[in-house]
Amino acid sequence: MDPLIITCAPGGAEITIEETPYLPYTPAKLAETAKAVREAGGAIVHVHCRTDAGENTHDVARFRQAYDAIRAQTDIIVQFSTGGAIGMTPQERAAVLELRPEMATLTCGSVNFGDDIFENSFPIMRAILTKMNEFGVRPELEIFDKGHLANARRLAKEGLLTFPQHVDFVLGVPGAMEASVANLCDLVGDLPAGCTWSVAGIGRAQLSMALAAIAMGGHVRVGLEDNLYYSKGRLARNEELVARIARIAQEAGRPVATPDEARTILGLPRLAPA
Ligand code: KMH
Ligand code: ZN
Repeated sequence: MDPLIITCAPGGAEITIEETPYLPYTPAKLAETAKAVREAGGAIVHVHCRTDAGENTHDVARFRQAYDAIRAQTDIIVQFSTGGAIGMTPQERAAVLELRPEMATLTCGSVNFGDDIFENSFPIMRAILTKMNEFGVRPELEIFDKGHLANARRLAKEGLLTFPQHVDFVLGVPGAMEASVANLCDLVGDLPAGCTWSVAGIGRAQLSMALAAIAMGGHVRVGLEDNLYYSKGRLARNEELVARIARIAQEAGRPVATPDEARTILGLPRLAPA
């Protein structure tokens, strides 16, 4: 098995600064968290941004500040969100790609998202992918439901995407595919040849899905975007969620990938020397 790539999603668009004191919401805090996550065994940081008041934003200038701040602290792979928040326009979601992050997410279909709808029609996916291709940004395919893999194959047939790719299964969002080992096995069995994959279990499923991925040869995403708690009633810090996965992987005989090892596994170029 390849070394384990641990991705940390330190804070998504939905959580609020009132819910946890551990949400890194300024570029400086994001950079500090990325450094701590890297030291704990993380290889990829998945980035959403916020204003100084803690409100979610997809402002390009704010992403630039966050990117520069993270890069000044650590060699971790920086992956931008193009999912953004419910209700954002595709243009807002895709604008940050002009900063040419190493990776960015591409959600491969619309999905119920709690009481909302996370809209990813084919025109939206095509628009985001076209920008990714224009700026040479590697996608990570976010799969919330089984049909999303079929959608990705359709985008490949249209010539907008080539396989293999790195795929992240997001399991346990209310309204989407449930987080179970049976569902995970089903999805992995349906992957195009050569794809690498990780799983992000939502809420308390974060740990069980990570354990399954470690055993199956997949990779793992953890972080406050998907789960606020370390254990029942105890709020988590991002780096301790990463450290726990690294510890378990070591015990299971699975070494943890450095960012450069992850770049090799994912076929990403090495960082240019500073
Ligand atoms: N905030 C969610 C609606 C992504 O980052 O690519 C979507 C999301 C996915 O977080
Ligand atoms: Zn996200």
